[in-house]
Amino acid sequence: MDLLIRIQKAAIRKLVQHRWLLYQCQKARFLLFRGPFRDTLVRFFQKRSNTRSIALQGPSIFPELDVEQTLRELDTAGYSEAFLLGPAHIESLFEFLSSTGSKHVYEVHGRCGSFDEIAYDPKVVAVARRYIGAEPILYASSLYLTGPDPKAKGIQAEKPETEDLVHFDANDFKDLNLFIYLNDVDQDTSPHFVIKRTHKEKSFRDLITLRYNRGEIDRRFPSGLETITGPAGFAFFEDTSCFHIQSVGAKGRYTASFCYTLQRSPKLARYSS
Ligand SMILES: O=C(O)CCC(=O)C(=O)O
Ligand SMILES: [Fe+2]
Repeated sequence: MDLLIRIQKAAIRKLVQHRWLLYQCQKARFLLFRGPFRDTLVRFFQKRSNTRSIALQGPSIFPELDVEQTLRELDTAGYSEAFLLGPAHIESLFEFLSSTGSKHVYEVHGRCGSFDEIAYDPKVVAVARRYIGAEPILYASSLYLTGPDPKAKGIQAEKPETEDLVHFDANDFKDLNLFIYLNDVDQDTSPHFVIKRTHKEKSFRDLITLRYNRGEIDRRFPSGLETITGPAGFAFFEDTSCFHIQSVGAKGRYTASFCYTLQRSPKLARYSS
């Protein structure tokens, strides 16, 4: 394994035992990945990228996915509706999930044929490749259940629960997520929330605050927070540099997620449960 990755992994193992220090390092990562030098560093890593081409599973199973339009929407909004996954795929993702006996499974790619068909679909990869500006790396993947919490007031709660805090992610200098709902998701089904068009710029305060509560965000982006609801199979791309919330509602939401990066190695993916 690459020496640099071994050093970073060892450092992460140490850091998780020291929460305060881990938090400071997280802030440093956010400053690096989302700070003022981001665009320059993106260009640098795009130019020197030598990621091996992804072995595609073709032809695309998503004829309705319009790559060009998706890219336009991602560029302006950081969000784009993608496609509707068919029932056979949904069923086989559920079968895989139940075979593990767990509600949260990480690093699903390479272990579930239906999952790989999506992750390596030519059109999905084309979107990731063009958005990232180089051959994408499938950095992380998961199948997970969010909620349910029968007591949850969800997004209406006066004091949001920690899961309701608004945040943005910094997986790499440039990265893209694909999320697929595996059950019908309405207002009460722990929906995802996003503030579109917030993927490009972050203030210094954003970079060191990392998480905001609803009140602050509502003041700053009145009417900005959009609820993402949709039927089982509903899929969307998101640059999770956008502010977003993984809300917890009265009903549970099953999701498949795929994260593509520019240069960050999957060996450094840290999955929290
Ligand atoms: O499931 C969600 O709503 C989003 C989860 C999330 O915040 C993330 O994967 O970055
Ligand atoms: Fe997130």
